[in-house]
Amino acid sequence: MKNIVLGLVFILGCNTHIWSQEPDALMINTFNRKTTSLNGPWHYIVDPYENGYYNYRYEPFDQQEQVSANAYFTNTKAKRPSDLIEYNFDESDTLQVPGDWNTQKEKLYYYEGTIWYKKSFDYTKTEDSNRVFLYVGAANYKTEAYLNGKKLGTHLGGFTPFNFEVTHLLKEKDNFIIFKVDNKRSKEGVPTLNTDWWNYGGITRDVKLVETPSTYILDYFVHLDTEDNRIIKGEINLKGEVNSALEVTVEIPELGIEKKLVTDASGQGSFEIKSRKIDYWSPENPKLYEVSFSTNKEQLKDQIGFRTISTQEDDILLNGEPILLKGISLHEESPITKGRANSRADAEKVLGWIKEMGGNYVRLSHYPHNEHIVRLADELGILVWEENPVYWTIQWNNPNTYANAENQLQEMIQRDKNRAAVIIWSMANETPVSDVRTAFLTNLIKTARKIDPTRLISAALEQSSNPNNPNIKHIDDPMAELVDVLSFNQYIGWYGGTPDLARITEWEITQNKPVIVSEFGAGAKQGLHGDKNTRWTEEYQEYLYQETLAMLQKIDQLKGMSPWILVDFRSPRRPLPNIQDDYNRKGLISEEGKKKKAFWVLKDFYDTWE
Ligand code: GCB
Repeated sequence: MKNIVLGLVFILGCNTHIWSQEPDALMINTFNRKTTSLNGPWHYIVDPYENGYYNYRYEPFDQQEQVSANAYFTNTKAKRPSDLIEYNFDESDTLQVPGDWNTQKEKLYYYEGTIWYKKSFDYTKTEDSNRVFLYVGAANYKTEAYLNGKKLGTHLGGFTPFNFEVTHLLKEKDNFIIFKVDNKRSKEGVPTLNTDWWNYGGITRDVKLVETPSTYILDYFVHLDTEDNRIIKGEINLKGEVNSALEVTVEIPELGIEKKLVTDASGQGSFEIKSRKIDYWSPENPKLYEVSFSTNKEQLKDQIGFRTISTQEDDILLNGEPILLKGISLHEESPITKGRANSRADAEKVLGWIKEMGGNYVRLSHYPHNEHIVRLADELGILVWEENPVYWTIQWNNPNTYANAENQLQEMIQRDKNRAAVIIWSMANETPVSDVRTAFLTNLIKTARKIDPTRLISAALEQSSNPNNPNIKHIDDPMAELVDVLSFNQYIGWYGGTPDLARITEWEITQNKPVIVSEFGAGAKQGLHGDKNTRWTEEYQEYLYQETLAMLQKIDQLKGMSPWILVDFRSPRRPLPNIQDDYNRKGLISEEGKKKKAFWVLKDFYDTWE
């Protein structure tokens, strides 16, 4: 075996393995940049033993001085009849990108492991001096990226974007990108082994090439001053040849604003503009302004809304006025394709249902969703809670797990910090109280507040019972002190007792903060009818909503809710035949788009809640 491997050593040139492993600094707003889509069919090879990645001594090929032709990322083809090459991308089947693999091929429905993807393309830059980046909206969970046989790097995390500069590797003809995407769950991962959702694998979001000038706008953050809503503040970050002062012009034509600023030696600049005429963004008035940033080489536009969000005692204030968050939780599953959602059409459908329900708010659980839905929420005026996938019980003591969680948090905030719709960053969901966990989440909060001091921080916590009376509930968690909004999940009437229990339950919430009930719900199979005490019927779910809403209204600080959940979603924890069939049935709408009775209960409540 060894002789054969050596015989096929394929010398790709030195330094192939010394390439940086981390993605490059994440650029924002690829929606308005010069891009070329790489969506469409990609050839793939299923590789459960990671045979294309490790040699027979289980050493990674991409860390060898001389790279073997057996390494799939070399995309080697047999040239002579005597050559032994045991893979061939071009003769392998294809998967659509973006898209999870589970719902595209029956044989991959339960697959967790490595799949290799390959796409070939030609590319001519508009200007020779320009840079080109390979941008991936998301791939679940670990991605090793290669271009033309060279390693670009590795990205961890299934729900946030990453990019690599590829300027120096790109050719005009016959480029090939190869991604190794591995969705194996792991104990140290974020999320970890155990979740109540489907572990969809694959390149689940858009892939594109982004062309920029040699010095380019990496990133900016534009928002109102939290103290004075007549002041628009912003920071901008250039990359490239930034060692001399560079001029940037910020324009908001509709407000008659044109402001010049000069960046420092690291490419950073900031500005403050006073305007008395701002039309503030809100659910009733989702006003977006065109904001443009220009250097002598580039103009980048974005559509940005201006609003403030804050809390005062137990109120949530939007533009200084108290607001009730009439919401619902949502997983990123497509009501159209029934796999991972990733299109504007998917987003239009689910946000349309929320509007129909009388809602103004969505909890994007339990991980960052695609950028299409966040941008559409901005346009439609739907407030958004975004969540880091720190779910249930992760390795609180593991520094790598922390670094991973923090990185995913930073990528989420980086991508969406200019979206007015996003008002809450959630750190975690239902994490068990302990000192190490609280320290972990405290550090995440510090990071979030440092990058974005303008939004509210929360986390979906758990409730506990009074030791002397199990029907008296409260929130006993040190996290309650650290969040701006006190959020908790509760399942009285489903995981504990029956819905009538809500009548004798009392809430003693001592924290003087706004409360959002981040989850409650019951499973029902759409179309299954019976009496209100029979589980899985629409009537049981309807009854639970009636009782729960009556109970929650007695919480003085109640300022919002996001019941669990808008649409039934896939979960391997839900095998009950003929009822669940791999779906968590707590949706108010079935995966086929049919509304259950409880949908109308919530709508009636939202139509009159004030
Ligand atoms: C929860 C979790 C959510 C589950 C839900 C359920 O508390 O936060 O991810 O799907 O309960 O249906 O059990």
